[in-house]
Amino acid sequence: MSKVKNLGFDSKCVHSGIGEYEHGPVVPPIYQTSTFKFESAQHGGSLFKGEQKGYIYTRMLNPTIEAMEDAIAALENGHKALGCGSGMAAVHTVFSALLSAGDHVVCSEAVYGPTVTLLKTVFSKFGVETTFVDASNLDVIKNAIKPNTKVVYIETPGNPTLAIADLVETAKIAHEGNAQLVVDNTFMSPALQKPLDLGADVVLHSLTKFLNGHADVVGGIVIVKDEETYKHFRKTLNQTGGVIDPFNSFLVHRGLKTLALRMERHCASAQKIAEWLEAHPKIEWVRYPGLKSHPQYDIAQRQHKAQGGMITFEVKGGFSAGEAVMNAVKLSQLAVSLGGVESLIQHPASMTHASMGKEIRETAGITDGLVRLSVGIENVEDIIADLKQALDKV
Ligand code: LCS
Repeated sequence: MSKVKNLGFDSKCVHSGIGEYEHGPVVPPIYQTSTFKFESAQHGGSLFKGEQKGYIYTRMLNPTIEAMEDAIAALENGHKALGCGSGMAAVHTVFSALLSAGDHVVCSEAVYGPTVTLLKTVFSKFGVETTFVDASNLDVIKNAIKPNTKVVYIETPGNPTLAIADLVETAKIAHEGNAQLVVDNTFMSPALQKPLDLGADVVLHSLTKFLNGHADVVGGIVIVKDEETYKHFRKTLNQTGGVIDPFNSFLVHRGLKTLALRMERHCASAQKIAEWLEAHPKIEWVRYPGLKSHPQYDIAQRQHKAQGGMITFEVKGGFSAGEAVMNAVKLSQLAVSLGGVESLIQHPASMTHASMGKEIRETAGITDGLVRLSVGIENVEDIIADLKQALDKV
């Protein structure tokens, strides 16, 4: 960790989680080992009892993983973080740690499809009930809370509709109902939004997206506010086993150094592209938090430092027109995932959100014609020219 206190966010991206290491490397070494030698049998026993700090086994903790976790905890203004094998492993870790049979979850319907499916098909088997709500409507959230509600779970902006929930007010509602507010901050990253500062209890990310930023890692992270929660979550993650590995942690830690810079470009380009699309005669509608037409534009201006790299839109002519655009783009690549340096385009109804089912998809506003664009850091003129030639073919 830097010796300089009170660093700005961009400096923290470069320096957080970096310690002092043998031989003086400026980046953390990759401890590519599954296990660590004890000095003696007594030493090993005492590490297991928690009487002293030290590494035991990589599923339990590893210095390369811990360095990346410390960096992200610092960026989110959290206490500590837990690296997971994927974003879904992070979601699963949080639910496993916080829920028991008989508990109830209020979950935003504007979330990544498999999060809905996890609650509907896995946690329901263990006696956890979920109510899916429009989390951009505070009254709807309030009315969904029951005496046994333990978790209010939101993504904001939500994948893929970009519906925005008011974090300060949602945290108040959750806390009045004795529930915890869990926020998936994947779409914004801590460069643009810090949910813990606004009242959330737990934050999680798919590291696969903006935090790593280079489309070469699958990972997840959970950030918590206090030591007691950290210990409970660490025990849960150790038992359920969905940890990240040292090499992927190293790559994520490397990606973090340019997070602030990358987000600036993602946001600046996405704003221009969203405005260009909105003015295009072949476009039915565009959703982007930086457009005045976004239903929660005012909350977005208050809650986000800038408006992110994700855009959704519908081409006039619905699904078949959208399909034609996806097949015609040459620079933007037709692939799921998001938040990398390269622009990606995909169709949520048949891809990322197919598993959640048509009914909830339609209530959440994920129409069959909705196309999602993850704006990369290429020259914005090139991304627009590519979309133009694709739209010309429709
Ligand atoms: N949370 C959000 C907001 C996501 O977008 C995703 C993945 C996850 C959690 C799960 O993370 P993973 O396990 O994939 O690391 N979203 C994807 C998407 O929109 N396209 O492909 C994956």
